[in-house]
Amino acid sequence: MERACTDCLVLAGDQDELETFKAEVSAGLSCSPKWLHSRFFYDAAGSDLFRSITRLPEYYLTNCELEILRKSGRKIGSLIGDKEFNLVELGSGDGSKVIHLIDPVLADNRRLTYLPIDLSESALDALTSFLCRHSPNLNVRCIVAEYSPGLRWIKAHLEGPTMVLFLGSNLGNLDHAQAEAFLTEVREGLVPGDLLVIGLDLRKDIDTMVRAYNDSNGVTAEFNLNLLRRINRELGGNFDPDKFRYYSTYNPRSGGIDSYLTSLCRQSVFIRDLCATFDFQPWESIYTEHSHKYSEAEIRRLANQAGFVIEANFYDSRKYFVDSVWRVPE
Ligand code: AVJ
Repeated sequence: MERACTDCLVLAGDQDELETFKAEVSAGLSCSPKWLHSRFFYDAAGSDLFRSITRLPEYYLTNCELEILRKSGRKIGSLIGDKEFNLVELGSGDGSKVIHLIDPVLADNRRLTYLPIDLSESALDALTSFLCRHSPNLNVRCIVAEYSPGLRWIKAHLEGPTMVLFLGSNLGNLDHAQAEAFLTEVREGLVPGDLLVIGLDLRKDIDTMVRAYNDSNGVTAEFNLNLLRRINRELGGNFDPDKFRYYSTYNPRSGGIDSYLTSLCRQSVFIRDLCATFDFQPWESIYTEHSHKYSEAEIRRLANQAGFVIEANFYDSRKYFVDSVWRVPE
């Protein structure tokens, strides 16, 4: 593959991904209530299903954020100043969002280096080959790593102002304590004056939120069931996905969508590589995901607790979603 404008850095992971998957599946299915972590949705099949979700009419999040970036990308890109800067993205995406930040900067003859950080080298390859065709003048340096070591590497090796992107309401899969710890880590990887642009899904009409996770084509159900298929593929499990039903609901107490896979009957599942059998009662559930929906007050609290100040908020026309720009104070 031609990657003239790119180089790629692979940072050794903290842990082997298959070992982590094994340990988490074993722990989660041994618990009561059972759970599986949503970070494991994204194998190759799951990433394809997620891309389909982003194109569903019910899944408003992606289109809202695209509307914001199309309308306000130039303004957001100007908040970092007019000097050359580093644009770091946590999670690689497919480039369709970030070009609305990159294009206006290049059009104004400003220079930037784009550094996507992602665990998936193949996702980064696809992204960088798209960007090299789309913007041949752009410097791209992809970093294959977990977010934390990626951010530490950037702090240790790069000069100049830095803008970090964390889009798509990906923070929403973390609980409050995890989110605070994660955001603090991001802030520690930056210096005063640097910016974090964070995309967050806002609280809104409950039916609208619920529909986004209950699409009429059943893609979101498949996305969840793929977790069971992945256990079958990678760990030698014998889950029958037809014997589980996807269920998701808005929880007004926690303020987010909770998703589950519910066993339709009494059954036992054997997972070869764990040498273990897991019993399910009829209607027993596996908790698969929390997708948090934010209030404005909660966003202010999160920013302040992590040591940022809010510089600006950019909304779509319906105020369903926000790209909030946070600055590291002097
Ligand atoms: C990628 C975590 C933001 O929670 O909305 C989409 C994943 N789950 N449909 C979300 C997801 C079900 C998504 N995030």
